[in-house]
Amino acid sequence: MDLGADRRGVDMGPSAIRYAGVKKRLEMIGYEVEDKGDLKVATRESESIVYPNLKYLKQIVDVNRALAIVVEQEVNKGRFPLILGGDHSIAIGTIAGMAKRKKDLGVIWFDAHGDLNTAETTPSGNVHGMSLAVSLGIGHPDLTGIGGLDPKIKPEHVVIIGARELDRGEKELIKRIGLKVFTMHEIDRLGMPRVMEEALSIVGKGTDGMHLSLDLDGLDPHDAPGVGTPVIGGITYRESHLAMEMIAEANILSSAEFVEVNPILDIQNKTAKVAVALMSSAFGDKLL
Ligand code: B3U
Ligand code: MN
Ligand code: MN
Repeated sequence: MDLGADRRGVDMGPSAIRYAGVKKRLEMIGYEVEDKGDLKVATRESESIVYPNLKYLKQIVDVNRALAIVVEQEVNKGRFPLILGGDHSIAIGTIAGMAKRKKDLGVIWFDAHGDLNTAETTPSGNVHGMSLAVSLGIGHPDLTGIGGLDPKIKPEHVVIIGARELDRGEKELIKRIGLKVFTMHEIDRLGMPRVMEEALSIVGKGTDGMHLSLDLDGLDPHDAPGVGTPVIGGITYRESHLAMEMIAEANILSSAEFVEVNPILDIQNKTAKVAVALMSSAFGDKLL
């Protein structure tokens, strides 16, 4: 889906990630992989914007309702849901589905952005900039109500890693609810090993599972050029791999999504390949 963003193209992200060999790569490290195919998403050209501050609200609600159901079904079968995006608004459905089974879900939100806007604070009207707020129970009731439970997650179980472009309203919300954010400042200052140690201890405390929501724009545009909204000064390829390896070592991951891959802006599918490489590290692939 790309209805949650202004730039076209991230709807092709899942195809690019498949083309980069995600299934084979995960099978190589010993997993049985079933590709459930794509969810049905409305065509942008056939739809119109009703609320400029919540663009394509109804269409995004429909997709996320369907996503929440599939995620819950797969977890009930004992499977690990791996979601490919798509704009980051799909996190709403993923987390809604996971929250049905995990009462205290921890979340690592790897992103250049906070995705903590609401209809009142958004500078763009794009729902992909609201999905973390929605999961915390802050936002339009049609979004926060998806899957029944509201809120889905608690601020003390969430960390953001890689933030470097936060809107004023997002900064206020972070302070108000006491959200832990490891901005690029903390990553530069403490280094990724320490940041991940602290992050994992937060999301592992009092939680019964952990979701990784990885927006490829968390990486530096040099390493991940094919994203909807590139922001200079991001996390390197190496630091990202280390973060994924530390997540695998912690052995608490229960779901993951890799989002905002934009093949139109990419260079020879580089960003999709990076996504697949990071997935394999997060799933326990070792160098030796
Ligand atoms: N914070 C801005 C920009 C943005 C958020 N997420 C992405 N871009 N990818 C907004 O529109 O909410
Ligand atoms: Mn995002
Ligand atoms: Mn982002």
